[in-house]
Amino acid sequence: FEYAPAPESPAAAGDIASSYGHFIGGEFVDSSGSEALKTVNPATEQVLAEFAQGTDEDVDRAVTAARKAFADWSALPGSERAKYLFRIARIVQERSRELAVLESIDNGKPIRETRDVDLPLVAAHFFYYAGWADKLDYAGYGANPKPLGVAGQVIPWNFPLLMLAWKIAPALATGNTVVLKPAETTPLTALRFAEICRQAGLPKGVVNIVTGDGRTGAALTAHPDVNKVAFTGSTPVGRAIAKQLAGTRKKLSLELGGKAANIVFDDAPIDQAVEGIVNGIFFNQGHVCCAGSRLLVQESIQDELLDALKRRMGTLRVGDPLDKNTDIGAINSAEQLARITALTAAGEAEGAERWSPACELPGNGFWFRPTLFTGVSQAHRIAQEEIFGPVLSVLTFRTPAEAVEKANNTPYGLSAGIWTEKGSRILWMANRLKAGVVWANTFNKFDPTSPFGGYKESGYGREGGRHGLEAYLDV
Ligand code: TXE
Repeated sequence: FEYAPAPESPAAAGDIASSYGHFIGGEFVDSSGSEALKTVNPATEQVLAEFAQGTDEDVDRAVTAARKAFADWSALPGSERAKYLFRIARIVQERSRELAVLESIDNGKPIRETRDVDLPLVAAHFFYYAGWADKLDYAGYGANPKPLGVAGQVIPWNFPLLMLAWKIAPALATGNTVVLKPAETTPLTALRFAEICRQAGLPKGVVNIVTGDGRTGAALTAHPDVNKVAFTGSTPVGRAIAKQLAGTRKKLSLELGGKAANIVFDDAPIDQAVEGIVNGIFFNQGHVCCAGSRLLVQESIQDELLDALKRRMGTLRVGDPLDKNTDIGAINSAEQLARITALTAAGEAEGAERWSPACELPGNGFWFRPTLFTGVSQAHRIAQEEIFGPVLSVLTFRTPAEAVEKANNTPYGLSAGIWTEKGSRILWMANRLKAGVVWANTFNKFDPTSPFGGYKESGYGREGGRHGLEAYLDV
């Protein structure tokens, strides 16, 4: 197969100070409305591009295009759909440098992470679900499970391209067509992905991208011809979508917030645990739904562990996302910085003790120092609410049973981590933790073969693995 040359879309020539419309029916089109939003580089506050605020009419046009494409796409043999997904995966690999840079300047995350984590995982998800497209009979849903139809997908800003891959790859593999709305602070890689769909020769209308803020998201999830809604974002918006969809026959999956406990026992290898704690909360500036935002440390090793952790935090480099040595990049938006600032102020007001290493922050842009709170009680807001920033709340425990009780004592249940040399203890704990993912002696380990999703207010439905197919199939 010869790939089509990369098309000259509005910003393909490297001029990112551009204006974008939507991607509907295989074409880049103007919005029916005149409202435009701006996306800024959060490390410099420089405007990167203007993009359209999708109207109800735009959403309707995109859903109509997706509906039209559904008949042929769902009738293709799985092996044919797989070819397109494999092509997309390969083009993502070929263009991964360009995509990584674009993601880092639009989102603020360090290039080392976009290059080594986000982009490889994006390709891996397309490869993985390409492999399922012709094997759906073996997924455990009986012969010829049917696609649902048009999927309306709304994604957040913390992993723009990776969340797109989590949503689009399984939907396409199972024969659905898609209208996706990226977050309003990070639309650029989704629009670049639209180019990749064209480059891969994906039939028109199979993937449609409509940009805009929550109004556009609500128009998409409410559209009567959408059969399936997949949402990743905040718990309040997830709840609002669930209400909006009650009484309709739309299938819904929600991936919402978290407040994970990273639990360290006294027999854990301290240096390894410190690396896991740092990765757990400072990866992606802590803008991670499964971030290890609560450290539960066994009382007997508290001093030793916190000393080592503070030393390690002192080596973290905060700054330019495009510098390969940067560990912590920019906070994604002024709004998110304000949320983090307010919650950390509440932590101090409620009596917890705040500590950060001395580090210089750049002048422009949105920045937050890596921050540690000790003396945290379970009732404190910083022990209950998702901060979604580089802020760790430390609590202590004496027994495994107490660790389980404290770990489970939040409204959320997305993930947890356990650090111990004892295998039997890992199993004992994992069976009692109310978390969709439990990591042992590691953290933030993602893999397309593993299902991911929450208990309680972290949402329902699973993405990834064989289970991720189920969200897009009628059995
Ligand atoms: O989320 P929103 P925000 C948490 C995190 C963060 C907080 C707020 O704690 O501090 O949420 O972030 C679209 N109908 N998470 O305000 O508003 C919106 O345009 C349909 C955790 O960014 O939920 C965007 O595309 N869609 C989380 C997406 O929803 C609507 C990731 C997410 O935005 C909508 C992000 C509506 N009524 C934030 N309103 C995670 N689980 O990883 C907004 N949107």
